[in-house]
Amino acid sequence: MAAFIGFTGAHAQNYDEAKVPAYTLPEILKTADGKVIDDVRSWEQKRRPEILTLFENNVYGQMPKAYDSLRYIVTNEVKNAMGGKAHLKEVTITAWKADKSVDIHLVLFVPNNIGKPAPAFLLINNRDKSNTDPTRAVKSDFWPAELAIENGYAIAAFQVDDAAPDNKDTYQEGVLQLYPGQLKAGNGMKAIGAWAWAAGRVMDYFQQDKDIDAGKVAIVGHSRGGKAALWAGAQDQRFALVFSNNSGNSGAALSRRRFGETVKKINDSFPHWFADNYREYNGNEAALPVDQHMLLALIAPRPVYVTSASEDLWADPKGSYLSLLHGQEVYDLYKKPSGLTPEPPAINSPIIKSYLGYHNREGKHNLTAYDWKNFMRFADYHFESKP
Ligand code: GTR
Repeated sequence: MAAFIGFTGAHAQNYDEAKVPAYTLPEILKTADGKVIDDVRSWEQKRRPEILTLFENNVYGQMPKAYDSLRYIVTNEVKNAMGGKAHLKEVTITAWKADKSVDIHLVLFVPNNIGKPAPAFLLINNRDKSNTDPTRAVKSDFWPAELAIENGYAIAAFQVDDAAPDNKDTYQEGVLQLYPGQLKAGNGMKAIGAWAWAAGRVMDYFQQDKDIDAGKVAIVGHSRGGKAALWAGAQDQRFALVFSNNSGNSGAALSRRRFGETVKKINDSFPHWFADNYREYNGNEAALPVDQHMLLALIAPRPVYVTSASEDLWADPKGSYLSLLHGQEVYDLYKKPSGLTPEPPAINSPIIKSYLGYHNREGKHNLTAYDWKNFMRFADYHFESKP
């Protein structure tokens, strides 16, 4: 989707660093009743669940955990795809609850001849299905399957529309059919919650596919998909790595900076993405009991990688980096310091050897081969040469 240029007048978006309002971020390491958290145990037992609930109630909506059954059907399989380098599987994952079901269609390539279960990247695909063409007649840098296979990674994707159509009138026609109560609750999940929920069902599938190393699965999303990837990674600790590409407002960027897209703007444009309760913070970010640095902190101690693009000011590159910087407090608790500097790194200078990775790619809002190459470097570092 093209970068948004901005409004004028009363709804003008700010792109001027000098006009970022003064703000105070909610403290990650202090409980609602004022207790300071200074060890991993109290983080995991008290504050982490508290922050998850705050995000559920105020931003993304609840994440229902119960379903009656799951069924996996391999609908197409090519053992010698990509000139023999990969094994293609197309899998329909069906989740049932009461008499309702939802189908998530997975496209998966696994590298052949690596002699062990493969680490995997899973993309939450918010673009056209042609980007994940199983026949490889169409190749797209949005999901560079050949690159992943060359590097020894499996690569998978599902369409967001399977989980929740990206449309304010029809978003209910997927996962939400299983959970109709969500539609009536102020803290009910909507499309972004449903996309993250579906990523969890793919993880369920991976856990029983012997070709996949389920302990080494990375979740990836771009933009709206990047918001869902962060929420999936925060909720489902089976994801070993999280990649959030150009996710911007209500993704990696700090809401309180009000730089580029704002909470009001996103709720007005996409009323089907977040819980209804989130609208209470339109024009009133200071009242939010969370900010997005806390979402990144929920992923700790698992490595997380955030990207920006230099021309994508709508998604607030600086605010995305600052989220990581502030989220570092929890990584420090786990003794996984990242050594992030107070100022963002220069354009095209990826931070790889860190639990909190980042790059600001030169160019526009997009998910490109440059981004993926650095995702694979980050995964190589954490999966193979963990210190
Ligand atoms: C924009 C939206 C962003 C981002 C983007 C995308 O219109 O304002 O929050 O999600 O779409 O998904 O490409």
